[in-house]
Parts: sequence; structure tokens; C-alpha cells
Amino acid sequence: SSDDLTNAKHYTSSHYAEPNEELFGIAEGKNIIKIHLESFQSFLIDYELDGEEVTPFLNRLAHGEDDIQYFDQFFHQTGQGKTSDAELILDNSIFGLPTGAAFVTKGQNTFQSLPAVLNQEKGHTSAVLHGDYKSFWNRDQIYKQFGIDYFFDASSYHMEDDAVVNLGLKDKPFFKESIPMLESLDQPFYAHLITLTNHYPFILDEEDASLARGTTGDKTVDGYFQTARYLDEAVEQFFDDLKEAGLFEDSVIVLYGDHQGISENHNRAMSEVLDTEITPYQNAQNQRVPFMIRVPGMEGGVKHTFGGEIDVMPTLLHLQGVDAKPYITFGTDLFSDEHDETVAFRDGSFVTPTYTSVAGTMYDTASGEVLESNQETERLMEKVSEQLQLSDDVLYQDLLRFHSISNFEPVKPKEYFYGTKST
Ligand code: GP9
Ligand code: MN
Repeated sequence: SSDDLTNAKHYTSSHYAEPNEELFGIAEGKNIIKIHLESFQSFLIDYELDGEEVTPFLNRLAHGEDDIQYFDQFFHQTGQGKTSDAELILDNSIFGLPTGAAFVTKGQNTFQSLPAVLNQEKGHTSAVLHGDYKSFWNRDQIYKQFGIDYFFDASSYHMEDDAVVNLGLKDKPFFKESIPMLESLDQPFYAHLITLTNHYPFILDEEDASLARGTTGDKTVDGYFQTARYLDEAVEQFFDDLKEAGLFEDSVIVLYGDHQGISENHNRAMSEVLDTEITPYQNAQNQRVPFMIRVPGMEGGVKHTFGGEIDVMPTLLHLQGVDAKPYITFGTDLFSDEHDETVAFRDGSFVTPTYTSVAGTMYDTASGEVLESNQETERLMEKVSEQLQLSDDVLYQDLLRFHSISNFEPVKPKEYFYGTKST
């Protein structure tokens, strides 16, 4: 009902974090190139296998190369919708659903998504590029609700047998072929490139492997290192190609891991990899995924702010000089002094710089020591469940239908068509 919209609206506007004045609009009108690192978890950063770095290029970025800012206390917040939940959360600052995939079950809902807002406020053209077929995760339907202008799916790429592994096109040819597609877009653009090779079952052809497999004896975990190295090399090649194409210097570049790659079914091997027992506390810590951002005019380095996928949309809006306030965004700007460092997981667990809450047990985030609950932890638990509940109300009741914003025209899904566009 519209009362439920009022409740959600009340929550998000009182939870809203004012932009950092110096950064508001610093990237106004610039391209945004967002790179999805499939199944990539933060423990890979600086991890060495037999004395050899697994992801040397991403490690350099994590240490500030190319003016990258690396958020090392950043978490995924996805549920059963996996990749699609990550996409939903990043582009809408709304949570996925407690069960199922909102991309599939709520594909006809009204959204006020980042691509549409950027288009209307700053004239961005939007595109998603991905080496799988367009109907996977119901993308071809929901992208229209998001107002995504172009969708380059597998039918736009060369999908010969030897170019495909795991779920689709290998990351190196994917990025190579994506360059002319990016060049074809009107600027400024908001482009989202979704990788695939570092995906379960983490298989890689011999000729693509430049790192030995892991030695835990768990096939999944052992293969993960190899495909992560392949992804690392693919991203390095893409950075070089973007520079050569003149698309790097003046663009905002975002990289993020979408969700955990190694599930709890592999705890034995993971305890060997991380050299620690995988307790419920440790499992929560393992939900860290990298978030990296390069903003022209800002210096690189490591940021220890706690945050999650839900925070990306308000962060990007503020950098572009668009105030997030009128929009229903459940996260807050990572660069704001008022940013909320409580990171809610889909199951109601959460992490803050002080507390980690899993299934009702409270731990010290730094040490893992079990803590008594107190007024503060009670308040946090309530806040997290309220946040998730209100977000679910928005999706289940399709509440954005009723949410009008001055300066924002509802997206007209019928105006979008994703055929094969040749470049
Ligand atoms: C499929 C790909 C993988 O197109 O994005 O999705 P996932 O299995 O990680 O949800
Ligand atoms: Mn995924």
C-alpha cells in the first residue's frame, strides 16, 4: 500500500548520508566503466600459492596503482539470486529477496535504477556487456525496467567452442571484443561488463593456465586459483586496451566481486587455504569481496570503511553530482562522513567494524571472541531486520510504481529492444 511506501521512504530519507562536499560532482558527466569480477573473494588479494601471487595485477590495483581506491572491508550482500542479486543491489540500492531471484520473479516491477537516473540527470548512455545469452537470469526483461539502452550478450560475440568455458565466453576474448562496442557508445556512458570464467566449476583449458592448481585435493578450490589468475590477466589486458582506446584516463572505473566463489561445502579445503577453522564467525568474514574505484582527480590507496553492495548507487550518484536523497536507496555513500558502516547480509546476519552477528550470536569483528549482547547490539539487530523488511516490501508490493520524483520520468520498458547490434 502507499503507507508501506511512506515507511520505506521515511527510512531511506532519515538514513540518508549527506555527500562529502569536496567530492560531490567530482566525476560529473564522466564515463563509468563497471567491471564485475565473477565469484571473486577478497582473500585472493595478496594471497600466495607456493610463494607465487595468485592475482598480481589486482594486487597492484589494491595497493593504489592507477589511482585505484581499494575498499578492503567491503561485503557482498547477495542471496539465492547470486550474480543477478549483485546487479540488482548495485544498480538499485535495494536488497535481493529472501528466497529466489528478484530478477526472475520481479522482472516486471517498476525501478528507479542507476542507469535511468544517470541518463536523465547527466545524459549517460547505458550498456551491459556479457558473454552469456540474454535470457539468463531474465536479464533481457528486467534490463528494460532498469532503462538499460544496450545489451551486448553472447549473440554479439564470437562464441566458437574454443572461446567458451564454464558458463560462457572466456574473459580475455570477452574484454577484447568489448572494446569496439564501448567505442561505439555515445559518451558519457555507463557500461557494465560481466565476466564469467572465474565461475564454478572453475575449469580452465591448459593453454589458458599460467598458475599451477591449488593442492588442497578439493577440485573446486584448486581450480579457483587458476581461473582467478586468468581473470586477473584478462583485467590487466582490458586496462591496457582501455588506455590505448583513450577510454581510461577520464573515466570512473569500478571493480567489484559479486559473491562468494567457494561455498561452505568446501570448508575443509578453505580452512587449509586460510589456515584457520571456518566457524560461523569466520564464514561471515569470508563474505568480503573487493570493491575498487578509480575516480579521476582522486588519489589511490586503501580504504578501511565498512560497506557493501547496497552502498554503490548512492556513492556513484554523489560522485556524478546527483543527490541520492529523492531516491529510495537503502545504502549510503561510502565517501560520506555520515556513511552507515552496518553491513546487512540477506539472512539478517550483519557485520560492523565492532560487531559480527550470526544467527543471534554476537562476536567481536576483529578477534572473533563471543560477546554478550547489549543495547547497542539489540538496536543494530532491529535496524538490520527493519532495513531488509522495508526493502522486501518495495519489491513484493512493487512500491516504486507509486513513487514519483520531480525531475525523474518513469522508465518506459517498451522503448527498449535488445537485438544483435553489430559494431
Ligand atoms: C550467468 C552468470 C553467472 O550469465 O552471470 O551467474 P551466477 O551463477 O554467478 O549467478
Ligand atoms: Mn556470479
